[in-house]
Amino acid sequence: MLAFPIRPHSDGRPQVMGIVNVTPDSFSDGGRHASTQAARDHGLALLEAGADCLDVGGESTRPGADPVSESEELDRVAPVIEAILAERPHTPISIDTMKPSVARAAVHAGASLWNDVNALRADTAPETAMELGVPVCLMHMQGEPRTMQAAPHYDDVVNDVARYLGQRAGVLLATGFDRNLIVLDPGIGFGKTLEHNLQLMASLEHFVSLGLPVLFGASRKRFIQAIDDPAVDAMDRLGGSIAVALHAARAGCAIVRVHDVRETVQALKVQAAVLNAGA
Ligand code: 7PJ
Repeated sequence: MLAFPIRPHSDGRPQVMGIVNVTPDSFSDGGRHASTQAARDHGLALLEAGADCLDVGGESTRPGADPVSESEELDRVAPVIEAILAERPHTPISIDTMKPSVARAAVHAGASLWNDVNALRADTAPETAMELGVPVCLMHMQGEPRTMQAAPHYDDVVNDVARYLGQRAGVLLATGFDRNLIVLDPGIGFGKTLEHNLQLMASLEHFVSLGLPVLFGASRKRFIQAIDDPAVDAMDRLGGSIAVALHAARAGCAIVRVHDVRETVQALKVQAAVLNAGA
């Protein structure tokens, strides 16, 4: 089993995780094979662009998205993981899934981190993580993807999210899971208003101070549109995505999960060079 990088680079830069969504186009003549091929090619391009690792997901967790069946999700992700590893054998690949069975099959296909936006709340998920022995990312989400943006509410968003992550880590540790393999994520955009997202982003150092590596995922998310202009769609959010990736790096986050790998890596390298020159 290959080690997945869950600590920042030695110059302080976070690891850059490139996003690979496997969403088959049922109208494509090529069907399953075409979507596998497209996702594989995209993953290889992200590695070429400088990604340190890849996050492969077969179920959309965007606000309002419908759930996908277990077999459908598995049929999407496993061939992509295998195809990427066939070309680039040592690539650290995470599997973005809420389902223990999908995580297990993905790890058997070569994935080496379980990224769970549901923080192992599914039945048997903590036991499965223990069995697999790979690092896990526990993300905070209020509610479930289909309805989470309806009316998010917190007493104190930073404390509530930190307490939740501490509780989920505690459940995992109680199974005997290795503390050194746990990554935390405040879950930007998952059951949060703009104000909640901003408060969490302003408090990333607090999450880092909890002592476990922090993964930050805000690439192309809607809060950028809410701040900038209602007309900016997902493809027009590069500036905002880079701004918050740089902010997360300065706060000490270990991993940033992004779509625009080349641009983000360049920005992070330049920021690290300047900060290290001044240090
Ligand atoms: C995240 C994720 C995130 C982690 C997605 C999107 C939605 N996993 N999976 N953190 N977001 N750990 O990319 O817009 O923020 S899917």
